[in-house]
Amino acid sequence: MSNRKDEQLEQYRVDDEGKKLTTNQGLKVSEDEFSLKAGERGPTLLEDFHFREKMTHFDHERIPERIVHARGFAAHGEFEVYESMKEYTRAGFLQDPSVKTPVFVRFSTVAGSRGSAETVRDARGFATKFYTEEGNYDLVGNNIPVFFIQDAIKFPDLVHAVKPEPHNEIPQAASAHDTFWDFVANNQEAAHMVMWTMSDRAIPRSLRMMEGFGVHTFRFVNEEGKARFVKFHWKPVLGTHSLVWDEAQKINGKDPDFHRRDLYDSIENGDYPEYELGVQMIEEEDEFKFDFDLLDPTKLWPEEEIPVKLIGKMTLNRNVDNVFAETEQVAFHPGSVVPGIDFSNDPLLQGRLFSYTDTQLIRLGGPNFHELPINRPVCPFFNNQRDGYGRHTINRGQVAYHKNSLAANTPSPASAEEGGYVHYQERVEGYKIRARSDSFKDHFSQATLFWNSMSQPEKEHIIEAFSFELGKVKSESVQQQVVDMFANVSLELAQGFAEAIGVTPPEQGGSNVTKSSPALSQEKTKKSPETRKVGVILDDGFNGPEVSSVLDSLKTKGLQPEIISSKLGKLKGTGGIEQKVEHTFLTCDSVLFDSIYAVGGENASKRFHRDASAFLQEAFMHFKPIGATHEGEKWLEANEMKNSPGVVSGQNPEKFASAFIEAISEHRHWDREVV
Ligand code: HDE
Repeated sequence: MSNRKDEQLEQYRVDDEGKKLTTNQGLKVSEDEFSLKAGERGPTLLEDFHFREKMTHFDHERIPERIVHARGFAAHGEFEVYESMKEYTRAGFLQDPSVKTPVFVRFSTVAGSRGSAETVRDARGFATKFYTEEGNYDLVGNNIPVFFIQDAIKFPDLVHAVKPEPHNEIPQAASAHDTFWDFVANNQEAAHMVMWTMSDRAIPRSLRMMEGFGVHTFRFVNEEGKARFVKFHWKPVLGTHSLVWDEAQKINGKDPDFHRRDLYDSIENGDYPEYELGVQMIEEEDEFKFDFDLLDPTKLWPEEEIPVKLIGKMTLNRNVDNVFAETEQVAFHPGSVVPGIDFSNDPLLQGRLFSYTDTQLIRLGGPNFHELPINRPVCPFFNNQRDGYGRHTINRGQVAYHKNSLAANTPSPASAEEGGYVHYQERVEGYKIRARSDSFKDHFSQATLFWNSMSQPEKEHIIEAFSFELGKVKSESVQQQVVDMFANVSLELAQGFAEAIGVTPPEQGGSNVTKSSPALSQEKTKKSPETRKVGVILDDGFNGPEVSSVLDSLKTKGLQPEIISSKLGKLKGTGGIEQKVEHTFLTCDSVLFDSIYAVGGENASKRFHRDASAFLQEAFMHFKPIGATHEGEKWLEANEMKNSPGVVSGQNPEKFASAFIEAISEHRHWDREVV
């Protein structure tokens, strides 16, 4: 796969295999293990330029991590529009279905540091850079369609509250602590997003299986200058799926790189993650027809009222070559737009338009970060900006100002017809005031809409999440304030977790909102077995032909079986069939698989039985599909799991495989009784 961005990056790639070691000045180095000393046992000499250069570079290797979204992982890909969007926007990359626009996507958690674990309870960043022929367009979104606050001026407060507490720097990458919940109780506009972060959405199974949202209302503007309000969505082709909380916490210990490994491996395997781009549009004249303000970022547009039109598809098909050069140095900015895409007056968006350049100045060390290979547009750029740290471009010529006569008044602005960006001419009038519109003051209706839209298991997960988070809060006053606050969303919810954390359950309150939006539930999301990981518990003496047949069926359907046993090496089955062991009980864990296929062998040891049973119990407790044959069936019986929903057994390999695959497609079996 090659595209304009890839070709551009190629000139910066360096392969040093087989090369001689040099200094940064290109001087060949004759010795790299011993510093230059005055005598074999003497002091190191200042003269040792090689030592000084090597050590100085090392000393300066680190840059500040992002203040938020520090932990991230990225990939390259392409975007294609399904049909011309000319009617709605003049954006060049949305006109021609035969054009593939290179993209770079960085996914992230929000609160944790750069080295933190990945399956924490948090929103996920979903930032896409489209390298279009009209310049870079950045869609810097999250996997949750609303935000905690309504005005950017509160962002530092929100982030200070959720980050580790300053006196002891605890807890890492977690909202389950006093300051976050104190913020929530005292800034009640957070109610709606908190419902999302307490839901399964905040613990995605995979970055490949989560939605993305632009959050703010933007504008599409067409060639005639007609504008419409627009919200952006990414819909994962594999559907939206989550982990369960106990599993997510255990994964953080067993594999803190779980999400990046999953994304990296999928791309290496050719299972390219795909997301469809969707838009919701509202005519300008309908701005005031809704029971929420379109400018309020704590509100979503229910899909049943304003349908999502799927307009294109993004495929991620290449891993980065170097995480620092690409993933770490990429600089996103919601203000990087192209003609045909414009802003709204959402006060959160307006503040972001300032923050993103500002943060790159400290993070990337100066104003020339746009010249870093990953950030360069694929189209040429010309202006009168000059100098600054790390300038690469060698601007020729005498003139670095506009207007001028010496360079025929170039570089000169382009008219709209020539592709010049013209801001949408929205009429604005008002007094300068620090205030918030009354239309932003309903903090609870959509929080209730979200609650009403959940299936029963999803509701239970939300109550459990609140119980966990508030259970970690030490201040009883904060606990009580949060309970009282969420009584405005749902009495069932507030009473549910009040009881769990031992504070006074609310007696009054509740909401009279009865509306729901089925699209918000993950219950009916797309279900497919593709790319699901199946841990296969196997030992010597397994039924060779039967296991081979089941494994073939799984692979044919795009699943990924991986053999687990008590030691690495090869296992011998009947019929002279061998299977290579990929993991041992020690090197992997039940929580790292979507499903377990338990077979065993002939004479497994007691230890083997114990380890295999533990894997099955854990998978069962996490509602995962389980397939068991031979000794596996005995483990089922011993653990009272037989005949439970999503548990498949049987000796006919074809029948077994097809029932098992169907169970895996379901993702989780919530109707299972887990005690
Ligand atoms: Fe960000 N945000 N943000 N944010 N944000 C940053 O920029 C900020 C907000 C989002 O993978 C920072 O380069 C303010 C909403 C993503 O590199 C910083 C406000 C949404 C990423 C910043 C918000 C986002 C960031 C930190 C409130 C979803 C990671 C490092 C007004 C629509 C991008 C950086 C990447 C990163 C500021 C709120 C998404 C400090 C002031 C809402 C995905 O500039």
